[in-house]
Amino acid sequence: MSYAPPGHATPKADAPAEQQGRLSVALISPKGPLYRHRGGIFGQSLRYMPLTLPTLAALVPEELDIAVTCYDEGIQDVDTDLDVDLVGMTVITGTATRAYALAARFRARGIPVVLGGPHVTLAPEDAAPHADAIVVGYAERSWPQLLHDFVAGRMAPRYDQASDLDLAESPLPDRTVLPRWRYLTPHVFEATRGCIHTCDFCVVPSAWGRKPLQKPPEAIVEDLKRMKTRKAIFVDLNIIADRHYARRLFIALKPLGIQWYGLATTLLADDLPLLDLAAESGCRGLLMGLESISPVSLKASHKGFNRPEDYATVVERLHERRIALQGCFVFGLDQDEPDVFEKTARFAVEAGIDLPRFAIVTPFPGTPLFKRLEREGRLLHRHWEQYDGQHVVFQPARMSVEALQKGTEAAWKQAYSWSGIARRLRRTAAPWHVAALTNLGYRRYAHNLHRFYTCDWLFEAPSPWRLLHREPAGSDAADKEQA
Ligand code: B12
Ligand code: SF4
Repeated sequence: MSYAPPGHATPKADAPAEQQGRLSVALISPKGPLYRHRGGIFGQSLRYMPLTLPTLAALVPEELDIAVTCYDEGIQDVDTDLDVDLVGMTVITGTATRAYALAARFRARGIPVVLGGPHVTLAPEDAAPHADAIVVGYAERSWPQLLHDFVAGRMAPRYDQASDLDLAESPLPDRTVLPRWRYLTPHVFEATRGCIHTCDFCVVPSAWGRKPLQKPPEAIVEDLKRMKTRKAIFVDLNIIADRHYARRLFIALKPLGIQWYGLATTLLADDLPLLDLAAESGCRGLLMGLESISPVSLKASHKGFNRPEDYATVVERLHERRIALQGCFVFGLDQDEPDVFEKTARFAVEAGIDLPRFAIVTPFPGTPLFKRLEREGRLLHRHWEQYDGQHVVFQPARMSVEALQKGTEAAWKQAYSWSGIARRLRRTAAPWHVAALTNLGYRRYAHNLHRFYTCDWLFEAPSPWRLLHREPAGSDAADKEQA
């Protein structure tokens, strides 16, 4: 298996001798509004190696002797003249438009296309017309099966996740399929999948159900040792979903003496023994979905276990254990009034959240939130490339589209104002130079949202961010554009 050097897709005819005659498969991760080769926010300093392509590459059955080439459009362009036997693409909602456009080009040239990933799992009926086969759910069993069927000339139009899927069977990801030097770090790992909670905006319970799937802690340790990892990033959306498992994992990590960063819920701060263990196992940073400072909004979103009155204690308990917090808030929940932006940003600064982040609620297809807004006739459009957490794609309940879009930008600027940064830096749990640099990076980001969150790279109409910055205040251009 190999990666393609940027700009040099390997046509089959030019392939190395040992690849001539072998079946060739290209695996592509299409670009989206944020994660793209040119112009997005993820410069090399922010890109870490994605796990999806290395995971899929490792699952290709050896006995089929397939030459796999991987393309991550976050770091390189994909040549649509690529000469391969099969293309597989991973799709999230924000990249669906791009994935479908690429699929059309490959299919027009007679190359069959397989689509899989979160968007395909959430909305199979949306993806199916753009593919020769779709893979719904986790593909540890179905992807090898599909490849066997393809080789035998009987690929089916749809493959579903095996009902008794067990991640203990999965091979370790093959990270050699992507160029190490194009990323900040290749030390990206995944221990678990799924989440036991049912937050109504979240794709996880809708796409994959509530049963957590777990890799044996020994397999993670083996992978960390093989990679000689000192600093690891775990992409699990809630690493403490099953606390019994989390305890086993943290105990297994402890002797390695690594530092790790991951995602967990605020409930970790209630479980002091588990929090202590996380810190002892090397946890130095956590991303938590705080979502809102309104208990009413949280309850309405089925995330009532988050208690805003305790957020300051969460920060304190993490900081006492040298764990920094990236706290994520969303705007546009039905109870949000126009003052929510200022109040939330002020709260984030006062609570000493190391890195606050603000997003606009996105109704991803398949989620209870999407279904409700659709029923209520409040979805503005289905331009998937704008379903990226930073564009308003629905009619908010208590403010205009424009107010939500502008308010989110204002919250970013407020939290990353010089005084906001200074106040948060005084209490940070991260090494001071790291905290200062990341804050400066986010400050730049906060002041350039309109530049980063555009879809001009794929979409001809200007994005609402652009409109907001071009039109005088009070203009309804953004609303017109959305309509
Ligand atoms: C890491 C990550 C990122 C990284 C991605 C690149 C990287 N460097 O890794 C970064 C930080 C860039 C990122 C950004 C965003 N992300 Co993100 N991200 C993730 C995360 C945490 C892990 C993905 C991963 O590596 N999973 C491990 C692999 C092995 O699993 P997998 O991708 O699901 O693949 C399996 C199956 O789905 C299937 N499969 C997947 N693709 C394919 C393709 C084929 C052909 C086949 C056969 C099978 C198949 O097989 C695999 C094995 O079972 C996921 C959440 C999660 N845990 O999945 C969110 C997630 C994918 N991200 C999400 C979102 C919303 C975003 C952002 C829009 C957020 C934002 N506003 O900033 C941006 C958009 C980026 C863009 N493209 O423009 C959502 C997607 C929801 C949706 N419906 O679109 C997710 C699911 C999180 C969530 N709960 O909402 N993200
Ligand atoms: S706790 Fe997080 S991962 Fe779990 S359902 Fe809620 S938002 Fe999704």
